[in-house]
Amino acid sequence: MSGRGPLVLKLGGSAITVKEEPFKVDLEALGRLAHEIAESGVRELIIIHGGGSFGHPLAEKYGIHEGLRDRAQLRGLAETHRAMEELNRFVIEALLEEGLPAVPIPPISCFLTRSGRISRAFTGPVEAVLGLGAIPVLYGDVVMDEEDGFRILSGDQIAAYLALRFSAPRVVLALDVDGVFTKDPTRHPDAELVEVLRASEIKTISAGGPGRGIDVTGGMGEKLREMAPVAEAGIPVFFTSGKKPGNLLKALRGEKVRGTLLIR
Ligand code: IP8
Repeated sequence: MSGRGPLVLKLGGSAITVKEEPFKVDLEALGRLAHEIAESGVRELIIIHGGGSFGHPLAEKYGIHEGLRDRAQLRGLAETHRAMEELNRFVIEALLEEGLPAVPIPPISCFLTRSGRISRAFTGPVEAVLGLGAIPVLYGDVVMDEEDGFRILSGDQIAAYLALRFSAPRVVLALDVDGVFTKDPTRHPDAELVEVLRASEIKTISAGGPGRGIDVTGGMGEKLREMAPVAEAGIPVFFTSGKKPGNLLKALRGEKVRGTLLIR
């Protein structure tokens, strides 16, 4: 059921960092996105950002996504979290610069996973920050795992969890692509943007069943599978490019803009 809770906004890591350069923030994009959020007038909001070129190279280097295998990874656990805190500082700075009361809430201290899925969550601080009229800001993080020692908890999983937990009226994902395509647009020039997608279609196609051509592979496939239960609960999820000026502003205002709408 869609409710009257806070809008959930995910800022994709690839939209706010420079993909090819480890630990480089795309300050221009981040500043502009923060400005668009401020301009939109939406104030009941939870923001979650991804790892981009901060979290992912370290998670990869130390095999953090595979869980604990040897103690040398413990340094990676610490470094990955530290990198995410660094990126989070830039995000918080950009939001504060726009006059938005952004309050960081580190996921490492309020989520536990079991085999990579959220098993326990302490969302009291998120609720309290919202209650004060401020904006909680979370991010993809390394978290302790009840089965595997530690795991990567993606910003997408957090966004889906919080959208359901707080009955968000809708979810907006600002990415580095326009939305969901019929084929991988980086390899197929004839790929077409899918403007409206039903959650049931994702399941059918992922299971190898029939359906109109939709690319459910790679990172976008993961996002769709993560967001499907949100759409199924009646909360619309909108994917758009955060790299294109004005897209996020329009999406937050609920105005028409190029992207993909995922619905029940
Ligand atoms: O970019 C992953 O979050 P995502 C964060 O939302 C880390 O998948 C630590 C790699």
